Amino acid sequence: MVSEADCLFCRIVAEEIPAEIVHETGRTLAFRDIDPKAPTHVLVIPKDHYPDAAALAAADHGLADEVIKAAHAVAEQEGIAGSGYRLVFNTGAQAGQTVFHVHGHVLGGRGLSWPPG
Ligand code: DGP
Repeated sequence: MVSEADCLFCRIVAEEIPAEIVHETGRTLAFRDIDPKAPTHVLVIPKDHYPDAAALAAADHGLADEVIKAAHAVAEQEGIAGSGYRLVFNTGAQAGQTVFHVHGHVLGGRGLSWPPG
């Protein structure tokens, strides 16, 4: 397992910090966002540490695929796959990324406006 000691999401993977886990595979984990922005707001991560989506895609294409498949499985499980949901990877500080362990936000359960702020 590739992890960083002071990474918040690595600590969730290591069960050092509690989270409401909603989906898990061998290499991915999904848990509810602590500050939800929609009725469904789940974060999907690879268990291994990569700082952002670009680093993940460059290092391990198969794992990026698994994260996206896990995100869709979460949407199905949450009952929002049919109505529509948004999968967002904020990448870099200017895009609003605050936790530098790559994560996809699965958002849905209400109408979502576009463009984002
Ligand atoms: P981003 O801004 O894209 O880096 O999203 C980081 C998200 O992580 C943000 O929506 C809030 C969430 N978050 C921050 N700390 C925690 C935590 O300790 N637990 C959980 N479940 N979510 C967290």
